[in-house]
Amino acid sequence: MRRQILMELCRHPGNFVSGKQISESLGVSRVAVWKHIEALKAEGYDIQGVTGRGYKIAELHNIIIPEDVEKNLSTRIIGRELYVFKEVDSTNQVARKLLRDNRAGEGAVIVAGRQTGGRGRRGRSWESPVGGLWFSLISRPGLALSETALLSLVFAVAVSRALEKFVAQPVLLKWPNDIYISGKKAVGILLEMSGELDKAEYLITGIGINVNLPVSSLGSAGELATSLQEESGQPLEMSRVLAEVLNFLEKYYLFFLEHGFSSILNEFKARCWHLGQDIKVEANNRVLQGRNIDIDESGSLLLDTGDKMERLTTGDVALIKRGGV
Ligand code: BT5
Repeated sequence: MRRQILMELCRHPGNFVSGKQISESLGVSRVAVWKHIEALKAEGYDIQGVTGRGYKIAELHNIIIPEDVEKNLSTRIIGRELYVFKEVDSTNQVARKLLRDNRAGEGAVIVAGRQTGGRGRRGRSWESPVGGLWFSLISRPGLALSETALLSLVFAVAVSRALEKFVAQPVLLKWPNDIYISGKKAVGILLEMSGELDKAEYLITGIGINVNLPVSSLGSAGELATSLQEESGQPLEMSRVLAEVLNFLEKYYLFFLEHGFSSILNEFKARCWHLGQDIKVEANNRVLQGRNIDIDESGSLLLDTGDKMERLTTGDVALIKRGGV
């Protein structure tokens, strides 16, 4: 019922809806409406109540409404099981807990309005205030760990394709799976898997997309970051962005399982802004410099250092600027 009341308010963003109207359309008492509204406020929803006028919700575009996501979803598996939270520590953490309790199936998606302990790769943190799309996808592709790891690149291509629908600027990739717009980071992806070498038991893909937030809300990380709103000049409806991203994730996931990596790799390379460039890569406590001559069928980055060809399976890439690093 709480969710239905929320939806009723969301149908009239910025306008008051009377308690009487809500109680009549949902068939509950006005006292019950009031109690549910109070509970929604306690969950953190920005709802204003004025005697004689009713209730009004603000900040609509930042709210994920499962029914709105579903309306725009064309998937069979991904996102059909959807968990929406106002706030969590990390959606990857919640995903792991759901898996441990045997409560989440293939394609389940966990999304949160904000994260208090958002995680990046290699122990780094991920700023996750209100206005971003922070979610994790659970999958069991049934492949060896090495093949499962390719999904990191596959999903990066999928998310970039989805985001192109919302911004006019090119959406580019940094190996292995960062997404850049106008030279700044708009999306980060974190893959966590578990299982034996020859078969991953499960994969949790955490995806963070800066949608409606001002980069000033990201602290020092904001200097090198951008958001879809900053790029497109307008706030976007979070539920629609999520549905579109999930649609592309499923399309690429199923294509990868059926046809393999080759053609998706070509798409990755076509969008990769440092391919063919002089770069430096920090990996396993080493810093290497050279020309990025390819990304191969195993998803590794090939770096020609002048002395030898390095094949890197992980690392942080930066361009070498003219006249220095
Ligand atoms: C990543 O790590 O790019 C992976 C981020 C994955 C976040 C999602 S959100 C849903 C799910 N739940 C989680 O807890 N995590 C996943 P990495 O390549 O290590 O990048 C981290 C670095 O990016 C930080 O050290 C900052 O410099 C910068 N950064 C932090 N927050 C950012 C943001 N919101 N936008 C752009 N850059 C950010």
